[in-house]
Amino acid sequence: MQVDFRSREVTLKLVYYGPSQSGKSSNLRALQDRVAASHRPRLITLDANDDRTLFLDLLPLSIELGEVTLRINLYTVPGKAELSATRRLVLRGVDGVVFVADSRNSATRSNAESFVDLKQNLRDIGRALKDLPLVIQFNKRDAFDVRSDEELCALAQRGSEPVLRAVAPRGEGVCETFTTLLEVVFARLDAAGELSRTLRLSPTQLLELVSKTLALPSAIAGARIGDARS
Ligand SMILES: Nc1nc2c(ncn2[C@@H]2O[C@H](COP(=O)(O)OP(=O)(O)OP(=O)(O)O)[C@@H](O)[C@H]2O)c(=O)[nH]1
Ligand SMILES: [Mg+2]
Repeated sequence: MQVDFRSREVTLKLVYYGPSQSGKSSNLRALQDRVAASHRPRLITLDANDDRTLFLDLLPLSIELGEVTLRINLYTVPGKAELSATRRLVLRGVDGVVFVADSRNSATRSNAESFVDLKQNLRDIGRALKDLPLVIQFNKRDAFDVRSDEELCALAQRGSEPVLRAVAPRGEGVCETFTTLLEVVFARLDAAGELSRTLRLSPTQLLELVSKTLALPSAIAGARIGDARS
């Protein structure tokens, strides 16, 4: 979290990470379509000519909270294996990560490799994955030959981080993933005393304000795996 006292701005950096073509950019596009028109930002993208992200995408959200502006900058990294140095650059100063996994059985290995790459890149910039708010999204639930719900459920029960299902181009699970990450990030900042110090809001109040301002659904319905609400 970056706090600029002079301009009264608090900035959060959230990064969508994952293997090549898992649907990271699709998440940002779908989210852009779904936030309230009054708050819809431009999506800044840098693509190669084959639609693959070359450097990053950035969706800069901005919410007025009385005297303070909360900026939530959402980034994607490029998934191509050889672009690890670029991913490391994008991770600098990160406050939370969505790991967008590809649900297809054929992608199990590339998911695992990308997860190792995430851990290594964080380590290289002096951060540890276990100390970072993390949400895992299993995207492409509509594809043929995907890992079963039972398998994802077992996976969700093994770890402590939230796991969600998604079909990003249709927007399914996209807002839920974003608000779930916000929930974890706000809880973490609150525990560190940062929220009360800078925004004077509880995590619940802040999440409600952000969801309402951006017109995002506040209830996580159906997308979260292994959750009583799903
Ligand atoms: N069927 C299906 N296709 C998807 C889904 N999500 C993304 N795609 C498709 O997969 C391709 C890659 O999607 P992107 O969002 O560009 O993936 P990315 O992770 O940003 O890819 P890189 O930037 O190259 O790492 C596109 O053709 C998408 O339309 C999904 O949930 N279901
Ligand atoms: Mg991309």
